[in-house]
Amino acid sequence: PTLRHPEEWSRSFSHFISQCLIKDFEARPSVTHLLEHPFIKQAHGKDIALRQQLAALIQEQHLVSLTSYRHVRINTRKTLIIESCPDDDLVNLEFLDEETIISHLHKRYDELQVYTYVGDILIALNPFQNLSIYSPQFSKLYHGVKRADNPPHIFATADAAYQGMVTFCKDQCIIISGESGAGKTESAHLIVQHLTFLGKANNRTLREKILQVNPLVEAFGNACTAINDNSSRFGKYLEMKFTPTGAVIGAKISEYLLEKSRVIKQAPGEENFHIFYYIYAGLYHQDELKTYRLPDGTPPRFVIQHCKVMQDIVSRKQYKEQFDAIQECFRNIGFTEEEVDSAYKILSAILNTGNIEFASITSQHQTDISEVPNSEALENAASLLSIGPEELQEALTSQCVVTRGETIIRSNTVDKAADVRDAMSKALYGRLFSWIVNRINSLLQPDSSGMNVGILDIFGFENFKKNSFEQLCINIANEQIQFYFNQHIFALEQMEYQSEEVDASLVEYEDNRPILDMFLQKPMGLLSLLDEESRFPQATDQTLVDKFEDNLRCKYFLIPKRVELCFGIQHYAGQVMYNVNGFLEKNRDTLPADIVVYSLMDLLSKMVVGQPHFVRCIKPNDDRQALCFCKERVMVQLRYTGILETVNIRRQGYSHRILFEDFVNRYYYLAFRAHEMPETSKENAVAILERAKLKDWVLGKTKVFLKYYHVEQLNLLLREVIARVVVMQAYTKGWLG
Ligand code: AOV
Ligand code: MG
Repeated sequence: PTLRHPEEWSRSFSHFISQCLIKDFEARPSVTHLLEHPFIKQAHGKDIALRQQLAALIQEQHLVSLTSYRHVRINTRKTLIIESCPDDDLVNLEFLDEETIISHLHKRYDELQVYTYVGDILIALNPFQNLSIYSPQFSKLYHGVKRADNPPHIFATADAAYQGMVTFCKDQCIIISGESGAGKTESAHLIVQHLTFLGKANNRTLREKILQVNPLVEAFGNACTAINDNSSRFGKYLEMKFTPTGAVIGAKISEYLLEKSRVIKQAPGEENFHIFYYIYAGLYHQDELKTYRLPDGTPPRFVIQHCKVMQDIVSRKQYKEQFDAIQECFRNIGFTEEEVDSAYKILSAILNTGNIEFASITSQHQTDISEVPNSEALENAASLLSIGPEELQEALTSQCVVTRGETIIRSNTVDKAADVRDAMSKALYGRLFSWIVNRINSLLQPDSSGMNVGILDIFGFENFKKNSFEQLCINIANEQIQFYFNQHIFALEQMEYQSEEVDASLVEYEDNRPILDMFLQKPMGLLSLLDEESRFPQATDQTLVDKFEDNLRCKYFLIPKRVELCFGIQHYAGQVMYNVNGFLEKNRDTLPADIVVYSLMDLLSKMVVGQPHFVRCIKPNDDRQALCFCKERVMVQLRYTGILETVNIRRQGYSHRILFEDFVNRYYYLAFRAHEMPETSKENAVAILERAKLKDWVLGKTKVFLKYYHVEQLNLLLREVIARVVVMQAYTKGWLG
């Protein structure tokens, strides 16, 4: 007997196998069919010989156990492994010490199992190589099935958020954290990919548009750093909008703290934002450099640090390809030709502005007046911005001062004029970035309101050889995310247990609240002190450090006794030394640090309303090497992200707490007849739980406390019951003969 076409295979391998056996007792899937199964493909990639060996073996063994087949895999030493005991969830481990957890993750990583659960939290180890587990076939596999049916996967997390939204009519958010280069942005892309699959827009264009939001925004907001070639230099919260039945209808993106200083200067070995190189390569090939007045001799000052000669930029095939891809994104999302043209003009204006130089001239009345000796860059920039060159020169070389009701025009020194030039370039870029984000939002705005799944992907914790104001902002943002995680996992959990009088032994955890207080308290927190000092024109790096030292007396703040002006912070993720050089300037230039960090708090408080899902990205080594698991590095990350404590609390904890009323309303089909309308009482909730044969649940004063796997079981049962009811109704109505 022939088997059905692979397209028709049911969603999970075990299910598929059992289906085959039920259909025809003698039938075994043929080798050819097995070879095409995604799990087998995943295990062996392109190694056909190994795949055949495996498929043959499965046939020979007569499918030892139906459910254990997803544990057939080949490890890095090309040895065939057949496991019968699922080890996908750290919560199931017998011993819970660090050593066991690490060696467990290590073993899985060697077998290319980069995802592991801790209860409902997903740990994602960066594979640093392309895995073939993200195809549409895999999306199908992870659609609406029991989590335990498939190996852990980022799609399963996306699916859980989606199902949560549809089932409970509640907004969801997925919070991705991890240090720089750990894989947050890649994870965010995969989540969007799977959510667009689940949200099956009838409208194919909408799906494509949503998929292109990330690449477009990242061309402007990401850059190559010492740690990551595609490092996010801004925080991003992408909300995907759905109808109550789960069809995707739009998206909205919010951006936080773009690192604008990168436009004018990059640390050694780092690059400017990607887009500058892309437009050069793209427009060069289209002979458009002249139209956009892009200098074609020596690369502009803002990009020269990385690309010494023009050939460095234009010969990079990948820049050109990226340019084409970005053009495509602009077009698909719905930007007009004029809008794209304006964006390129502004980018070129910024590059030309960077090339404006100043020289000092001495007049009779005043010394230190600056002018622009070579006018080409000035004229280019002015023309691109549609203003007169004189106006631009005036704006850069002079300033209006109002004293005693009189307006006086004062000239800028050469240094001051250069500062204004740089500030203007940064501001222009910042505005352009915000404009693109706003435009995307208006183009993807849904017609009606609905529900959200939000995905938070920020810049990861950074600790370079030399750290500055930017790293401080980034690391404070990460402290906040960690605080939110702790709040959610530990603090809120404990509070709720107590108020519901449910017994749960308290779990100790590292609370980073004191560090956050040190930064955020008013008026004596570090940020307030920085803002205050920035307002004094006479302030210097030394006075700033002195001020910190006098006022911040806690164990998280330290001043090293060295020549360089530094201060150290004991962050949740380790100690970082910050060089204060430029702090005051940068803080004056951006919005006051205080305001910015509050906007992030706003975001977090908005997210608290939704049901959170956490993805903890882990970087297995610092050399971006595939299959290289550095125990020490992983250990550090597991420690500071609180994974060990998480394992504990997830094992003991009840991640779902549902009001009796909501619970009965949602699940009464499982114990009552459709027309019965049972009272939404505690007793009826218990009746449902017993009927569903669940174990280990607990009752609070107003809520049912469920473990993360209970909800999954309930939803599955509910779906089956509803399907039966629908069929029965169809019979009674005579639709089915
Ligand atoms: P990040 O977002 O966490 O860093 P990325 O998501 O940019 O890190 O990942 C860094 C690099 O790791 C990527 O460019 C890929 O080469 C690789 N990588 C990550 N995840 C995967 C995956 N699932 N499959 C294959 N390769 C992967 V930063 O934005 O720097 O904090 O500011
Ligand atoms: Mg990133």
